[in-house]
Amino acid sequence: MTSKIMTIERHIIEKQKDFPQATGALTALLYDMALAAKIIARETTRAGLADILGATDSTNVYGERQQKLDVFADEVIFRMNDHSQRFCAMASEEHEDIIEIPPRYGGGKYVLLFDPLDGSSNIDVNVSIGTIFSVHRKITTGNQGVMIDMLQPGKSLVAAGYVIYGSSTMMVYSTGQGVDGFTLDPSLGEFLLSHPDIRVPEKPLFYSANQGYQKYWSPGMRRYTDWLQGLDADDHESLSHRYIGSMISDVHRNLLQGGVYYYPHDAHKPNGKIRLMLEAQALAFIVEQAGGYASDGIGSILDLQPHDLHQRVPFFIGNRELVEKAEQFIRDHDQDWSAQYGRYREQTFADA
Ligand code: FDP
Repeated sequence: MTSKIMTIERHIIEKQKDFPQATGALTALLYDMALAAKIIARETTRAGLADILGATDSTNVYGERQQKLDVFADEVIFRMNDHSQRFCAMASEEHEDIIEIPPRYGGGKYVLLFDPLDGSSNIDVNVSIGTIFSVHRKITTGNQGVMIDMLQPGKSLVAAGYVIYGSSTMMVYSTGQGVDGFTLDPSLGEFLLSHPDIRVPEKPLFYSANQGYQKYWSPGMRRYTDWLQGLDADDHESLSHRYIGSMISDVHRNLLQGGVYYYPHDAHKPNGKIRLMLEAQALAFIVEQAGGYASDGIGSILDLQPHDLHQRVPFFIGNRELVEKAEQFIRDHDQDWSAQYGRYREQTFADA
């Protein structure tokens, strides 16, 4: 064994040394997220036992938890962070509005946004799911955080990460100096650095989209998919198709092996499905830090000024040239949709 063993705690502290002016607040919150991830991982790996254990348990607590694993994850993340005095507000996919911090713990300089369990419809069938989180700096001056502190473009993020609960549990994060991945050693209860300085491979292998919806797709999206399959006039190789239907898993695979994930606009969802603030911004930040790109089909996700906490977007993420190709097909073939979506895109918080 030659390589040194780096725990996530040590790694976070070593990275902080590059910033002598840092207060340590960001360092500590990343460590808290890693702890929340371990607690959630412990429950997700037991999810399949819920029926067996629930039947023998008079309180049926396991059965309840399995159905409500996303609520459980939501509570763990909130409780891990509500009293840390690092946050002035939080937002979660499970809550319509901002989650306030109890006033005695308020005054923190960051806001935390998270999707506690992305892809949770897959829990019952033992498919990988994940947690997504991102951190913006508070920009208003009051003690409590308000909506304006949340609705910042992704380019203002100070940190973002995700945890994937799969064949092993991994946490991947970036504070704007590249992307590192850590794998949980369950016997030690520690995340160990397993994927330092992740870069999107130059040669992409996969495209990932729910082609079951193709009949609802726009002309641009159908032609784009043909192009990915090598069915167009250009003579180029086709990509393999892989779609898990759990975005973190699809994006994670494409981050490590190269490719594009897209959940485009369609006839039923003209503004897409993926949530800008709670899913897309964080993943876009990470993938761009790894040399890739993310777009809503018109322009960079990170440049998009949000107007609503639960705003949805068409989402294209992965190797830059593949995402830019989607933008090109939209420019060339989806002008009507672009005009309509453009109005939604330009809305302001006051309009919404
Ligand atoms: P889910 O609804 O299960 O939470 O972001 C939502 C998401 O999953 C993504 O993780 C996933 O890629 C997508 O929706 C799946 O949607 P479809 O079932 O419509 O393909």
